[in-house]
Amino acid sequence: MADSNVSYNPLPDGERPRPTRRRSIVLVLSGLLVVGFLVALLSDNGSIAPTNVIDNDNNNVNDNAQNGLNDVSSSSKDPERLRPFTSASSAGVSEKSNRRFGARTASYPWTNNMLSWQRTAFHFQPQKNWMNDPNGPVFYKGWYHLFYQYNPNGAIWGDIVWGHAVSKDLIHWYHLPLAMVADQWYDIMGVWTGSATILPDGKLMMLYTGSTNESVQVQNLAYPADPSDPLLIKWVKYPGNPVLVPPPGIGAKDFRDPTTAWLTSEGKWRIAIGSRINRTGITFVYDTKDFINYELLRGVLHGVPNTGMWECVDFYPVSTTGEHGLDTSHNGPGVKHVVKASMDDDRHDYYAIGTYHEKNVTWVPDNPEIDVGIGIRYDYGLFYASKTFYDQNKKRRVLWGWIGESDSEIADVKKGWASLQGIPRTVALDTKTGSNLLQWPVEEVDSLRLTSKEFKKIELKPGSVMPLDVGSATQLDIVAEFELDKAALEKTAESNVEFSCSSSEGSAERGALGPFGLLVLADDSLSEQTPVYFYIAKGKDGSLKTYFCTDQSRSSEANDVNKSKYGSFVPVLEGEKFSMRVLVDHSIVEGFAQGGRTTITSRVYPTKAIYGAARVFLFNNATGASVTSSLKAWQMNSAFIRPYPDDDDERHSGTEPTYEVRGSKTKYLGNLLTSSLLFLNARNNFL
Ligand code: DQQ
Repeated sequence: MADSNVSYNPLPDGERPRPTRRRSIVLVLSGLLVVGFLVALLSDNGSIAPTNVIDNDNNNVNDNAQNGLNDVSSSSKDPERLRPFTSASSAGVSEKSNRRFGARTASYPWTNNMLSWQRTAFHFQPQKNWMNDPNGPVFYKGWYHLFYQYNPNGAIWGDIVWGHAVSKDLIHWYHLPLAMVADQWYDIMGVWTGSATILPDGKLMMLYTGSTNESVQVQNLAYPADPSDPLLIKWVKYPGNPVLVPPPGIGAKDFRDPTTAWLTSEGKWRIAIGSRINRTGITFVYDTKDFINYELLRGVLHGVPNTGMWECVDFYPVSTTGEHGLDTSHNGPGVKHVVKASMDDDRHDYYAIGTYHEKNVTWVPDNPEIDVGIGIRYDYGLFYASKTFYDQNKKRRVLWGWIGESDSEIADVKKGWASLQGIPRTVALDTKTGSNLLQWPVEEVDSLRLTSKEFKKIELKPGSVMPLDVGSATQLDIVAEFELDKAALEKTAESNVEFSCSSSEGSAERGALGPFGLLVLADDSLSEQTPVYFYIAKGKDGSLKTYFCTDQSRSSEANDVNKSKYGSFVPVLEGEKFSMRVLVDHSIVEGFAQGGRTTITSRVYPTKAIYGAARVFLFNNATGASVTSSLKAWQMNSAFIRPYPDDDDERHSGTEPTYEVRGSKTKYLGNLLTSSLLFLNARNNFL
């Protein structure tokens, strides 16, 4: 929690709009500051020179956007909502990033059986329709809350409001009524992304972006109608909204996504908001005492030329001494700060580690060559508009990320839903390297593990593929280690130093020391397979560089899905084995290499390797080295993600939600046998 000695001005009950005079003064002062700052920034533009992107596998699917009507199939439940595609950046929003397979691509004849299989079993999804960014995640009075960008009217982006769900463990969820709908002039075109701040006395403030009746992006304040309600069902929008409008000189559609607030040493709250000036992505910073009146601070927290609009900025401290999380207001010795921004241009989330100078209101990256937007990403697959929160319950920082679809919109409309939230991850500084974060599935995921199969020291000769009998293979948690034959490592001369996962031939590109890894969601004949693997390049000086990749090129026989290859460099330290954890949950595959130094999330849509036909294999496609692998694979139970019970008894039964299996009600914390049966059946309840 933040320092409780610091005072703040609580919101008066029944707040009336704040005096316009004060507001005008703030606006005028803000304007003067901005003008000064713009002059400074523009004259300085370019001083932070963009440098080479490090293994930035930018599969900029927006490049393939087609301008045409969104020709959803006749099965659309809401045909009047068909609309022309618009550019995501001009809309300032999150339309489906992959329009490659829009109206003009002949659609694969997906059957209902195939589409039903794609729905996940232990990832958060609404019951139907479109979802995008996670919003305002928070732990409040014993419940984890997840709000999210949601279209109640269809499986494509539009009509955005805030969906809401609660959980006791970040895995099993109850859907609640919409938290906020678009019912005011200042958010009528959309209740967009925002963040929660818990005040020292436990009060909750929610700041969010509204798209006004004139499509201007403004910031609004909301708070719980009944702070004693742990479910936070009803929200009040502050009557004086908006509390912030775009500063002069800033585009009406370039000002969005307020962060969680953090305390300054003077006891003020500080927030950052993403924007851009020409092609320079920036974060404005404001101080406030009461979340109603704001002072725009001179300069920016940070900016990087040629990165375009910064969406969903996140700013938080990490400990340099341990993996525990820190409250957003924590500062002082033993702390580094992370800036994350979601690049509207390429739709990837980039972060950098650096030092926050509270007095100067700036943040400086440790290594300007891997600055925000030009260096490291949270994830090298699909992962966008992410947001962290400090979980005071378990003293950790948890990261949520929106995982979009990479199939066609026609298929999304047919299946009636689009997008997932990735498995929530703990995020902490990698104190061994000091140069990257570690992201790892929250420990509660392990509670879904059912039976496991273990394989020890399996030797894989160059060019070999070995089936693994892990049982059913569509809901799995796999932990695998690999060791390369030492003699081969030493005798191999220089090998593929210029390797890049995305421009390589994928798992078919054979080098002396790789690729080797797992094939998941594969069918027996391997006509469909999704390899998740390591590839090692050896430099002239004998140094090794390891890459972690996922190859979607043969993930499906369908023609209307994304088949990019994803991945990046992963640090492997002296004495470490190559290690990966892979979560498979129907159409999502999440890979974590070396304890979470590099991660890759992919959405895959097999046509044959589904249900009982899905298999897992080990493979080694290196030409010059044998690989020894040991691994453990767990079957994963389904999570219970369902509407909050109407039933009063259940509502008050606390932590033991019930679920329905073929009409009968059972406690979910039942015995393993029950769980296993459920595993086979429960997910069907959602289809
Ligand atoms: N999604 C929201 C915006 C945000 C974008 C709109 C990022 O607030 O910038 O749905 O995906």
